[in-house]
Amino acid sequence: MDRIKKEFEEKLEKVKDFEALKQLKASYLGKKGRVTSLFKNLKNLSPDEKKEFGKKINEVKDYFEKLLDKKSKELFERAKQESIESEAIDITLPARNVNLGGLHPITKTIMEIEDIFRSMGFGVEVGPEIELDLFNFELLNIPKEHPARDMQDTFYINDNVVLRTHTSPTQIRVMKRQKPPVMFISPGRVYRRDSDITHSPMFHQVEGLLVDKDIRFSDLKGVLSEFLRLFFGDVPVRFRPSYFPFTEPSAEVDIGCIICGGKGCRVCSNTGYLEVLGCGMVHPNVLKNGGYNPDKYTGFAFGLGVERFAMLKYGIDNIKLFFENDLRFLEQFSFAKGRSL
Ligand code: 2NL
Repeated sequence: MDRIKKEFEEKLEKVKDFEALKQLKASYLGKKGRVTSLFKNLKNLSPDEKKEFGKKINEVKDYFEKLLDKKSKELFERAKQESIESEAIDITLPARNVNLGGLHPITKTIMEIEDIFRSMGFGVEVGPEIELDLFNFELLNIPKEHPARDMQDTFYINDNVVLRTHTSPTQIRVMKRQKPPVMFISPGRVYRRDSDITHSPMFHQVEGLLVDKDIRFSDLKGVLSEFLRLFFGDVPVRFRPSYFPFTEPSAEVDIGCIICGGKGCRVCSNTGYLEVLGCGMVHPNVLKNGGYNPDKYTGFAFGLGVERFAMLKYGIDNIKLFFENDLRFLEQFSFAKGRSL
C-alpha cells in the first residue's frame, strides 16, 4: 500500500496537464486501475482481513481522489493565469491612428451660412440646376439684349433651357407656389462660361429673399449687417449703390479687408475693402412675375458667392483648389487626419 502511494505521489508530481492527469487517474482508479484491482483481490481473504484491507484500500482511494482533485485545481489555476498573462492588453499604449473623412470646405461654408440665416428665421429652399430661360432670365426682368444672356456667358441646352446662372429662378418658383410673407435662402450650384483664378464654370451661390408688407431698405441693411457680423466677426460693413435688373434700388456690400485689416493689400487691390454681397429691393416687375402684388408687398433680395466666402474665411487664394480634389488640400478640412481619437 505504501509503495503504491509513493509511486502515485511521484507520478502525480510529474503531471503537467489535464491529459496526463486523466491518464494517471485511469491507471489507478479506473476499471483496470491499480487500486481497483486491489479490491478484486479481497475475495481471497477471510472476512476479518477483508474488512481491514477493504477499509485501507478505501482510504487510499479517497486519498488519491483528494490529491487528483487538488492537482486538477492547480492545473486550472495555472492555465487561467497563463491565459490572463498572454492576453494582457497594455492600456498605456497610444491608440492606433484613425483617418476620418471631413466635409468639403464649400459644404462647410454653405452649412454655416444656412445656420446663421436659420437662426434669424429664414427657411432653406432648393431648385433644379437645369432651368427654363423663362425662370433664369425672363421673369427676373433680364431683357433679351442683356449680355448675361449671351452664348458667351451662359451654357445653353437648347433655345429655352439653360444651366442656371444664379439660384434666383428657385426664388421665382417658390413665389409662384407660396403666398407672402416669404423668408428663405436658396443655396446651390450655378454655371457660367468663365474660368480663371477667381472664376470657375461651376460655382456655388446662396441667394435670399424676404417679401412681406412694409419691408424696407433698413430691413435689408439690418439682416445683411448681422449676417456678415456672425460670419466674419466684427468687421466694418459698407453699402455702395449698384445696379441689378431684378432689384431697385440695388447695392453692393463691402467688408473691411480681413487680410490686411483695411490698410490695403493685394487681395483688396489697396482699397481696404472686399466686395462680398449683391442686394437690393425686389423690382416691382419681379414681384409681379412671381404672382405678388407690388402695390401691397415689398421685399429685399441678395446673392453671394460661396467660394468667395470660403476663400476669405479659410485664406485660400485659388478657386481651382475647391474642385481639384487634391487630398493635400482636402485633408486640411478633415475631422481627424492621423490623429488618435
Ligand atoms: C450677386 C448679386 C443678387 C438677387 C441676387 C434676387 C432674386 C429675386 C429677386 C430679386 Cl427672385 N433679386 N436676387 C438680388 C440682388 C443681387 O446677387 O452679386 N450675386 C453673387
